[in-house]
Amino acid sequence: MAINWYPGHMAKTRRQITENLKLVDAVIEIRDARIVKSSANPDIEKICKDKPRIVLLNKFDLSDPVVTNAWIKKLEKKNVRVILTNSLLGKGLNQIKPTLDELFKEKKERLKNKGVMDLTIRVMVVGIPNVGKSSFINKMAKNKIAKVGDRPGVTRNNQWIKTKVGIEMLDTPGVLWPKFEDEETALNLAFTGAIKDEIMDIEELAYKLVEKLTQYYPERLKERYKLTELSEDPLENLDMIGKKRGMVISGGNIDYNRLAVMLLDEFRGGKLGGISMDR
Ligand SMILES: Nc1nc2c(ncn2[C@@H]2O[C@H](COP(=O)(O)OP(=O)(O)OP(=O)(O)O)[C@@H](O)[C@H]2O)c(=O)[nH]1
Ligand SMILES: [Mg+2]
Repeated sequence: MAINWYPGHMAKTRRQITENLKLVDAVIEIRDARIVKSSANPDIEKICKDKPRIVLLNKFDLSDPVVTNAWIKKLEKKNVRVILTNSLLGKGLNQIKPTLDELFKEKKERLKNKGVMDLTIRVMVVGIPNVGKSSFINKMAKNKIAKVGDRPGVTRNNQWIKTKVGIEMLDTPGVLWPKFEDEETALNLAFTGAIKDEIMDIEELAYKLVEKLTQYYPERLKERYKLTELSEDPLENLDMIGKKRGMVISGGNIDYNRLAVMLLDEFRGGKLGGISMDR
């Protein structure tokens, strides 16, 4: 499945990130806990290499805890500062301020000696589309300032938002990269909603989703859709799910479009339980 997505505004955003970097003390990179590897934009790592960086694994409520913990260990081994967050409920957000304070301890000391008591830390929040950047900032600010939505491309422009704890946060539009490394990365981004459904063949996407779930989470698939057995052929599983859900049209055929919408919706909404697509 070919997904190659690089609209003009994203190229612009990339340039903007480079520009914005000059205005901030640190970078908070938000990734999706379900796809820790696929949601890591290689550009961001390169562009931001000279700034202190904190990586948030957001939406951890939707991820598989066992897999997520393995990722945390792996990242920590590489000296990456990782915080697990749920920006809907505000979980993990109490670790942000102490982590930044620790990163800027020396700088604060130095300024204090010069008589500057109140140091505001400026942070740029970056990440792929729809990962929860604006939700995170709103929760930090305890105010619904930034626009939030359950589809990619909601934030169109940069916006500075003040929190009450001496941190100013720059909300940015989500960025994807010109060529996805491989099909798996592209699919993971599509499954979790970082790529607009409108530009994809969602029936094929749903097929790929069932294929991957059959491989990684067969029991969950069986349980959710009340299937006694799974086939090795994802198409057969897709058909069984369609029949169970009564998505049959005239002639006994399955309404694959409706089925695809339902499957993607339920997956994204966490109806199959905590799931991780990157191992
Ligand atoms: N389950 C869950 N949903 C979340 C979490 N954080 C954000 N969301 C939801 O994810 C969707 C996207 O949130 P946004 O804050 O708009 O994401 P964004 O990264 O700013 O997106 P763009 O501006 O489009 O790049 C919304 O429906 C949020 O309610 C989380 O931790 N868990
Ligand atoms: Mg946003």
